[in-house]
Amino acid sequence: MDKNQIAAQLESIGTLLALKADSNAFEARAYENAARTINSLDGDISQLLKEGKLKGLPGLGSRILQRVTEMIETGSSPYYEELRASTPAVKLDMLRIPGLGPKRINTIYDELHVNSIAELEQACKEDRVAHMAGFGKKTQDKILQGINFLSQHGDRFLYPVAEDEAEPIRAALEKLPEIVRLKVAGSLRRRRETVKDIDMVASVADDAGVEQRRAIMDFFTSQPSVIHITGKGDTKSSVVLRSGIAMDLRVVNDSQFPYTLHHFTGSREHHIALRRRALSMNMTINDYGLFRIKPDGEELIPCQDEPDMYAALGMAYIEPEMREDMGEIEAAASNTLPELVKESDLRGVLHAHSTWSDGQNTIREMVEACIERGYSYLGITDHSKAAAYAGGLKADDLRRQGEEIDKLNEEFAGRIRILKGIECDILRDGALDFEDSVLAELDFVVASIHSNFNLPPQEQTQRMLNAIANPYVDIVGHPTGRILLTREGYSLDMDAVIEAAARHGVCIEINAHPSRLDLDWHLVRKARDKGIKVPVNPDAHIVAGLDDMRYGIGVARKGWLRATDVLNTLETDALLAFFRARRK
Ligand code: DGT
Ligand code: CA
Ligand code: ZN
Repeated sequence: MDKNQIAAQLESIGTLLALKADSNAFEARAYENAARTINSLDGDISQLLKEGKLKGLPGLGSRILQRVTEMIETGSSPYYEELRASTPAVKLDMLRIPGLGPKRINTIYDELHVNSIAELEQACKEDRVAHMAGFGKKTQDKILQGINFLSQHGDRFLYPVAEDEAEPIRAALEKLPEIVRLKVAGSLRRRRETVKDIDMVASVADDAGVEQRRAIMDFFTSQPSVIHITGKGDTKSSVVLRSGIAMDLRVVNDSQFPYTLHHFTGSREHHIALRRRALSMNMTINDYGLFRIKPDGEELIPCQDEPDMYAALGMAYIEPEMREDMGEIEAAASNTLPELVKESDLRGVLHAHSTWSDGQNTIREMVEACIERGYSYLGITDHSKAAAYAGGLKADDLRRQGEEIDKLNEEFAGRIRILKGIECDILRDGALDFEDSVLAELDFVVASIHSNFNLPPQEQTQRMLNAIANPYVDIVGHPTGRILLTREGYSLDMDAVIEAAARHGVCIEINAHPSRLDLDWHLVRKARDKGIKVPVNPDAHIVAGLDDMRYGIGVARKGWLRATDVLNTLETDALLAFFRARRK
C-alpha cells in the first residue's frame, strides 16, 4: 500500500469506529489525525518506516503505528477488515448519502431500525425522521435530497479513479506479445468527468488461435488490482477492481479492431446521430463494421482505423472527447471542427494558493514547481478575509504578500513571472470582500462564492451578476460550486451568468480539480460560443495540485475549446496586456 492508500484506510477506520454502537469519538478522531499526518508526509512511506522516521510523528502513537506498519508490510489491515465485517451493511450504505455522517447514522439506525436506504427513504416520507431529537424537517429534506442524488450518481466514479485503475492494466496488457492493438474506450476515452465502468478493447492477429485469447484473459483476470471476476470468456471478460469500479476487456481480430473500438467508445448519442448519417448515404454501422447497403446484401467497407471510418462517411476525424452529439457530426461533415486545445498549449497558471492562506506550499515552492513544469507565469490567488476558515488574507496581509512577490520576481526574473492575484469572496449581496482600492493594487482578480450556497435561484443569480459587473473582477472561480458525486451547484441561471460575463468581458474558469471540473463542459461550449475566454485553472493548494491541469484540459476539449479560447495559453506579455486592458 502506498501513502495515499494508507491514509485513506486510516480514515476509513476512523469512520468505522465512529459508526460503532459504543463509538468512542476520541478514538475515531485519533485515526483521522493519523491519516492527516500520513497524507502530508514527503517521500516513500516504506522507506520512512525502515529508517524509523514514522515513530513520534503527531497522531502516530504506538498502536496506530503498529497498524500502519502492518499495512505497509502486508498490504492490508486485518483490523480494518474486522471492523468492516462487524458494521451493519445499511450503516455503510447510509455513509454514501451526501450530508449524512456517522453520528446521525447511528441515531437513525438505533431509533428507526431501518435495514436499507429504501426504508430510510420511506421513513423520511412518513415524517418519522423529522421527529427524532436533533433532526427536524430541514434535515429530513436534506436526507431525501441526498438519497435522490445517490440514486442518480451513486454508481459512478471520478475520472482520475477510473484512469488510475485503467492505466496500470493497460500498461501491463500492452507488453503481451499476443496483443496487436489496445485502447481504452467508453466514457474514460471520451474524458467524461465521471465514469461508470472501464471499457478496454484489444486485438489479436486475425489468424490467432483461441489459446492466445485465453492467455490474454488469464493475464487480465489475474491482475493484482482485480478483486472479483464477474465473467471470463474468449472475447470478453469482466472484473471488479480495488476501488469498486468494474472493467470489461474485449478481444477481437485486428481487422475488426477499428469498428469495435469505435462502437465501445460511444457515446450512444453520437452513434445514433452517426447511424442516421450512414443510412442517408446508404450505409449502415454497428460494432462489427461499416457496410454499404446493396440490393443483394451488405458489403463491408474496409477501414484500417477510426479516421478511415469517418472518411468513408465523408467526414473529418472526430476526437473522442467530442463524440457527444453536440453538433460534431455536422461540423465534421462540413470540415469545420475546431482544432482542440492541448495541455502543451498552456503557458501558465492563474489560480493557485500558498501558505499565506490554505495552501500547503510556500509561494517559492509553487514557483519552482511551475518552472519545473515549463510554465512562464504563476498567478497567486489566496483567499480573502471572509473565507476565515481558509485563512483568508486581510488587506494588510495582501500588501505584505505583494512585497514578497516583488522580491521573488526580482530573484526569478527571466525564468518566470509571478502575478499578484486574489481569490476574492463574493459576499452575500454580490459585493466583493475587498474595496476597489485594494483590488486595484493587484494584477488580476478571481472572484468566487464560498458561502450562502442555498440562496433562492433569483437571489443567487443576482449575486453573481453583481460580482461580474464589478470592474475589478477578471475571472469567475468554480462558477457553479458543484462537487462531483457529492453536491449539486448553487441554484444559478447559468445562461444569464454567461450572458453577463460575455457582456462585461469577464472570463469564466474551468476549475481543473477533478472533484469540481466546474464550468461543466456543456456550459464551456456555451461560453465559448459567446466569445468568453476560459482559463484552465488548477486551483492548486499543494504542488501536486498543479498536475490537475490535465483534467481541466479534458473538459476544455469536451467544450470544443481551441487554444485561442483558453486565457492561459497567452504568453506572459499578452496576458498582462489583457488584464491591463480590462482595467481601462
Ligand atoms: P459510462 O456510463 O461512464 O460507462 O459511459 P460509457 O459511454 O462508457 O457507456 P457504457 O460503458 O455503457 O458503453 C460503452 C459504449 O458502448 C457506449 O458509449 C456506446 C456503446 N454501447 C454500449 N451499449 C450500447 C447500446 O445498447 N447501444 C448503443 N448504440 N451503443 C452501446
Ligand atoms: Ca463505460
Ligand atoms: Zn475557491
